[in-house]
Amino acid sequence: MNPGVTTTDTIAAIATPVGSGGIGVVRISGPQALWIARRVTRRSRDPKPRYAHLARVYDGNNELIDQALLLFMPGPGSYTGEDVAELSCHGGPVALRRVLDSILAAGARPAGPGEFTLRAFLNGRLDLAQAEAVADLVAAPTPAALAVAANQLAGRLSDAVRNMRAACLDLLAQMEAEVDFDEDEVPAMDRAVVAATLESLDQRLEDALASAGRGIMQRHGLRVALVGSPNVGKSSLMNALLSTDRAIVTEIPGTTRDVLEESFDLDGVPIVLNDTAGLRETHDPVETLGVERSSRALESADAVVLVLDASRPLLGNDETAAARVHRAAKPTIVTLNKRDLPHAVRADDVRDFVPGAPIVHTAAIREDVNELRQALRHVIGLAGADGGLALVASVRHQEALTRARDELAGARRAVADDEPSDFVSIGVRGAISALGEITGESATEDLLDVIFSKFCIGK
Ligand SMILES: Nc1nc2c(ncn2[C@@H]2O[C@H](COP(=O)(O)OP(=O)(O)OP(=O)(O)O)[C@@H](O)[C@H]2O)c(=O)[nH]1
Ligand SMILES: [Mg+2]
Repeated sequence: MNPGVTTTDTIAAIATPVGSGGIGVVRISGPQALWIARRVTRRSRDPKPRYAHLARVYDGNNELIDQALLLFMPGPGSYTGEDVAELSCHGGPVALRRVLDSILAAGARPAGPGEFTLRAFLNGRLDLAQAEAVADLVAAPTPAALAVAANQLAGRLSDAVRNMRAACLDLLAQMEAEVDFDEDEVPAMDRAVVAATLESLDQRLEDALASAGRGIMQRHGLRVALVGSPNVGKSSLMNALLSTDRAIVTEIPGTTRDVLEESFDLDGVPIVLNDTAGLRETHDPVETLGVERSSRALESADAVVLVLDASRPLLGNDETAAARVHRAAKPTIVTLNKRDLPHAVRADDVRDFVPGAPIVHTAAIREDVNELRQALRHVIGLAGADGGLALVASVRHQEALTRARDELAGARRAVADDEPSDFVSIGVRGAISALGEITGESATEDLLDVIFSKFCIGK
């Protein structure tokens, strides 16, 4: 699809959420927007662009529906790049529905999900990564997710991708000139220069990709399972992290039978906690089902907290739980809970449980969970040298960048093997295409469908 495509029909939708509110906005975009806005407000003259005009809104039978503010934004300098009219009405669902019906009766068509933003993309007002950021901004569950989306909308990722793509295009143009013309017209490119350019591009791609894991977590959050043998304090830790009495805590081993799920916000990143049933061999049918669910929670978690009771010697159940967590091979934090009691277990005793995993101390009963919070920050990448907001925050962008890197690796091999320029070009062309999928230059219609169908109507 080419940016700059002109659309012929005019679309309309309620742009504010369903329900009652102080104000509700109905948006119209397309060549008929001005005419339709004048029609439903019975205005005899064009509204002045970008000025708020008090207007009455009528239905097709001349019946008054509402009083509204009419705002007209002519294309191409509008959100969609087309003529846009917005009516800020009283925000009742019936009033808004009737205003929309009147607009549809005057000739507009109901907008599909994300269709305003799709038009903005097709008309070159936003690139694809920015259009995706619009949906992310609306859906952002936490401040960190919002900040990532706001940066993407401002073009931080797009600029980086476009610069890399421009460098590839430049290289390709030079190589094609070399193939198309005689040697005496265009001097053959210095292979060392080509190799250096490819290497610098590879480094830029690696840097962008290095932030992807962290960015995806900042955007979607992290699912963390609290796992361990019975009675070690998993539910107490959940409550301490949430600062509520969400989970039932008793001194009876086997209290938690089902997986509990609750979210909290860690420095702006959504963390979904799963408290699980203690892992042990049992003949109780209810507890057996609970233990099976614990295993599933462990499998679907992004990270695991292995909880141990530091106040009593380690038991076989602890070792079995540790072995399962180790096998799951996920980012893991080992916590020695009940630090308020005399110690029977030290960090060195459990160092081999999950090799490399950080070991922290907590006393859930006193809400002393700061070390655990800090360890979680490290897992998310909010702490440490590479902290801060990530450039890449979506799996789609991560995949496209990975493809671009692999294509360029092919080009680098061709240079190293002294292959002719056309072989080098193949990889460079592949990278150009992969990078263009992020910003939209090489996006297919199917891809656009997938992306925009996730939007809400009216956006
Ligand atoms: N002293 C002390 N007791 C704790 C601490 N954390 C939990 N407990 C106690 O340990 C017992 C078990 O706590 P729970 O949070 O129910 O343990 P659990 O791991 O969820 O147990 P199950 O659900 O049976 O697997 C309760 O009596 C808690 O009050 C702690 O940090 N210090
Ligand atoms: Mg429990």
